Amino acid sequence: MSKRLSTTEDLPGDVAVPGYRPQDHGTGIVHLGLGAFARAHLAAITDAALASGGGDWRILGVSLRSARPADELTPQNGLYTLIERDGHGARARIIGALSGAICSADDSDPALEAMVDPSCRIVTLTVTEKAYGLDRATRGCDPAHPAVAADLVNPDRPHGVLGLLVRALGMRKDRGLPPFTVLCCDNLPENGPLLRGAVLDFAGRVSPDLAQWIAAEAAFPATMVDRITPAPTDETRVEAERLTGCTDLAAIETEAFLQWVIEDNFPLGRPAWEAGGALFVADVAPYEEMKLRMLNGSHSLLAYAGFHAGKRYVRDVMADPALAALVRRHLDAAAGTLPSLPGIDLADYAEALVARFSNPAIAHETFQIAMDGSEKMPQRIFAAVPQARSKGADIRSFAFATAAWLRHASGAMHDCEPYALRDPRAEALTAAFRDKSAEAIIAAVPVLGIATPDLIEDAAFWQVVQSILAEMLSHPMHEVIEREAAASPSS
Ligand code: CS2
Repeated sequence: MSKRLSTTEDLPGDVAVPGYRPQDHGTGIVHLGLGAFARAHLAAITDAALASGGGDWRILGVSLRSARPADELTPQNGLYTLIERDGHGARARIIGALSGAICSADDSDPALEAMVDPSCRIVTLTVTEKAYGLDRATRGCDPAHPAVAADLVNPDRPHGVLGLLVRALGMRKDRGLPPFTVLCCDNLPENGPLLRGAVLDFAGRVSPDLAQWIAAEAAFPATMVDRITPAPTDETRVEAERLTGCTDLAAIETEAFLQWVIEDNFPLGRPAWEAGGALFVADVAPYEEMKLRMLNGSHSLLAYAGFHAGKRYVRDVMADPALAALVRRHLDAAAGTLPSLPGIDLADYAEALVARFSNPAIAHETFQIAMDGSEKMPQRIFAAVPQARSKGADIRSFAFATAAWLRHASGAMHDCEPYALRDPRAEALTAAFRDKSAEAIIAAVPVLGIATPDLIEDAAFWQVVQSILAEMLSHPMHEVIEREAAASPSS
C-alpha cells in the first residue's frame, strides 16, 4: 500500500497543489456538514481564494453525525485529493483549505467553541435540506423536527443545526463578540432568508433578547451553489492513488464545472472567493430559481423516471433517447417559468446542463438524487406549476415529474428491484400511500403538507398527474417514457 497523503511534498508534477502554505493561514470559517459537496465546492473555491488573496480563511469542518470524515481527514492533516473529471480526463488537485475536521455527534462543545472563537467570522452550511428543521409554510423553524424538538428542550447542549447556530450566537453575544455571518449553501429557495427566519424563530423560543440581537446584527447572505458531485466510492480512492501515488481515504470526485453566486453581505469580511469563480451579486434569487427549476428539477425528474427504468447513472439516462428527450422537454418547460436574467441565455444554460448530465466520466447515481424527494419536490417542481399556469404554459412535464416521484415514494414496485425509500418522511409516505392505486395516492397527497394550498387546489394538474401515474403503475416505466417522449413533438 502506498503512503498516506499528509503533505503536499513529493507528489507527481501533474498534481496541482495549494498555491499557498496551508499552515501559514489561520481558521476563519467553521463549516457544518462535511460531505462530498462542501469538499468539492466551498473548500475548492476557498483554496483558490487563499492562493490569490491570502488571509486567515481556512475552514474547520464539522460533521454533525458521522465520525468518518474526521477519521479520514485528521491523519491527512486535512488534505485530500479532488479529482476533477471532464471529457478530456481526470485531473488531481490537493486541497489545503481544511484546517481540521471534527464530529459533533457525541460532543458538540468543540464545534461550539470553534464557532464562538473570535477568529470565526463565517459559519457555512451544507447539511442537506432535511437537516435544518425548517417550516416552509411559516418560514420559521419546525418544532416537530426531531433535532429542533430535542434542542428546544436542551438549548445549552444542542446537536441539531438550528440549536448549534443559536447556542453559538448566544455565547458570542454573552462574550461581547459580533455574530458570525451565516452562509447556507444548500439547494433551498432563498436559502439565506429562509435560514434566518428559522434561526430567529428558534432563538425567540429560547430567548427573545437573543432573537432581537441576531435580527439586528447577523447577516444571512443568500447563495446559489452548483457542482455535480457523486458520492465517493472505492473507485474514487483507487483513482486518487493512481493519480497521486498516495493512499487518500478522503478523496472526492466531481465535474470540472462549478458555479457559486453569492449576495455580498459579510460584515466581518470574507475570503477572495471571486478568485475561485464566485460571482457576487445584489440579488441571488433569480439565479437560485433558475438552478433549482432547471438543473435540480430535471435532475429529480430523470432520477425517478430513470431509476425505475433501470438506469443506474445520470449518464445512462442521457444515453437513452426517449429519456433525454423528456429531460430537454423539462428544461424548456422550466425555463418558461423563469424571469429573464441579464447576461444569461436560458437556452444556452439548458444546453450546458444536457452536456453536464451526459458527461461519461461522472458516475452520478439516480438513486442518490432520488433521495429526500419530499424535501426537494416543492422548490424544484411544485413551485413552477402556478407560474407556468400564470403564463398559460404547459404543465405536463411537471405533472410527469410528480407522477414519477409518487411512483417512487409510494413504493409501488411492479417492474423493479425492491429498494428502501430514503426520505425523512418515509414513514408518513409509506402510511399515506398504503393503497397503491393512482387515485388513492393522489387523494393522499394533501395530507402530507408538502404541496402549497394553491397547488393542491389545481384539480386539473392532479388529474394529469393521476393519469400518468396510473400508466406508471400498470406498465413498465420504459414503455411509459417512450410513449411520453413520442407524444411530445416539442422535445
Ligand atoms: C442533485 C444535486 O442530489 C440531488 O438532488 O440534484 O445534488 C445536484 O447534483 C447539485 O445541486 C448540483 O449542483
